[in-house]
Amino acid sequence: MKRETLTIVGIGYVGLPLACLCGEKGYRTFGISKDKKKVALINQGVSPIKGDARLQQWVSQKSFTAVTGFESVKSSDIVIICVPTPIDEHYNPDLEPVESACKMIAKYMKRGQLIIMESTVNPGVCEEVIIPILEKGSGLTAGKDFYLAHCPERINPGDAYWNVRNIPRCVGGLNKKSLSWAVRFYRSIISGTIRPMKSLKEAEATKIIENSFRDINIAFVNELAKSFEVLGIDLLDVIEGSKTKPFAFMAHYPSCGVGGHCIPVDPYYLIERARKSGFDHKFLKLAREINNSMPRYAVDRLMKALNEIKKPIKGTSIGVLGLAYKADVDDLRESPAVEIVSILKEEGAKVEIFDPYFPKRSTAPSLEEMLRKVDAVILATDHREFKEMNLLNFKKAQIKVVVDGKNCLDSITIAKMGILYRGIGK
Ligand code: SAJ
Repeated sequence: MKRETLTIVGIGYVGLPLACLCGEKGYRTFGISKDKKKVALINQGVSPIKGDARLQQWVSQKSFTAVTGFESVKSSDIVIICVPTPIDEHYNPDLEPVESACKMIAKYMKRGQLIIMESTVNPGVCEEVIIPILEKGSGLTAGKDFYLAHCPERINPGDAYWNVRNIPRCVGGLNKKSLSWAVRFYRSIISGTIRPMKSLKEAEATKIIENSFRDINIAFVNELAKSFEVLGIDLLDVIEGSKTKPFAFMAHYPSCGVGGHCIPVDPYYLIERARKSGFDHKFLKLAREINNSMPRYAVDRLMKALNEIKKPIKGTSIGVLGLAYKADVDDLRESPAVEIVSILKEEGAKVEIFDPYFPKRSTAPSLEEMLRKVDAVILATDHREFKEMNLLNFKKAQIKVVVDGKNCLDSITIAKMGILYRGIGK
């Protein structure tokens, strides 16, 4: 069957690997970004997302055409929306990127197209927000003149195995034709299972609960980290013990906070949507509160340790190791490390930063150089460089306190050097 032509709106962490894959599978593929520099880079075969060698390899194939305008929508059979769905400063879902993408698509839409939403949205957005914008802007009728499906994106930045080509997906459709076309499309590009859902709403809810599940389980161990501190119990050891149970237990780990574009964001979508229908998600909100409290908890651990050696945090030089929200990615979205930096500054500390993925935001060219400038450190991101560092560097730099926000350093070796070590839960 002749491969369709398709346009992907948004070529970031989600849209870029998808566009490469669709091109490789024989679809005439266009990828839209408003960033001219990014479009030029991609068309030269260079990935704008640093630190991901596999993605760079895919982009180097030049299997699709990056563009800045929406004209390609006119000649496309399928249009896939992969724009960000962030939250605003009040933790409310910000659908503006989705709405403006739909308004632009509507201008160029034609009869018989399949529109697929991959961006994470709360249940109801496809029918209550997206369809009205597409119908108003195009004069077409959803389900009759064009088809709509939702296939929530699933990506795990930095994951060596799971990627857009093999991660199973769930697909919901506005009607039978929407669903069957979307399922056929995803089965043509992805080796993982493609599960048809009952409707758009179930597909929207699937993604939200996957990540809310992760957020509440992380909040559970983060609360345990605080209670086990006063009980004098090593939580990490307890988790390793619980992990020996071969069923009905799934380990999560305490840390200085929960960042990224998914886990700390998606629960707010459900909280807000349910609130509008009169239901108060107390549990989800409490989990968010606990996880949002962890950057402050990490700084409190540092302040207590400095007090033990009669050093006030005010005026003390503190090094923050890592800015990224998780190991070995160059992504700052909702990063706890950024929150830790601002709390340290509020407390009057002199803050130094080193993150190998953010040289421009680092205040020293290397880890060693940064250590020489500080009296204490907070590790906020478990980058490989930090996990593999020579711990003697702490001693050489006369570091007094190490707060290990990701529990990834050898606490015994550090303590043996006469340095105060504090983990999160250990
Ligand atoms: N974190 C903890 N404790 C844990 C696990 C994570 O504190 O036990 C923190 C991380 O340090 C990070 C944040 O939570 O700051 C998110 O971690 P993550 O591993 O969930 O990383 P993400 O945001 O890349 O999540 C992605 C998810 N992506 C999407 O939903 C689009 C999702 O695929 C998975 O939940 C997750 O990867 C995964 O499985 O690793």
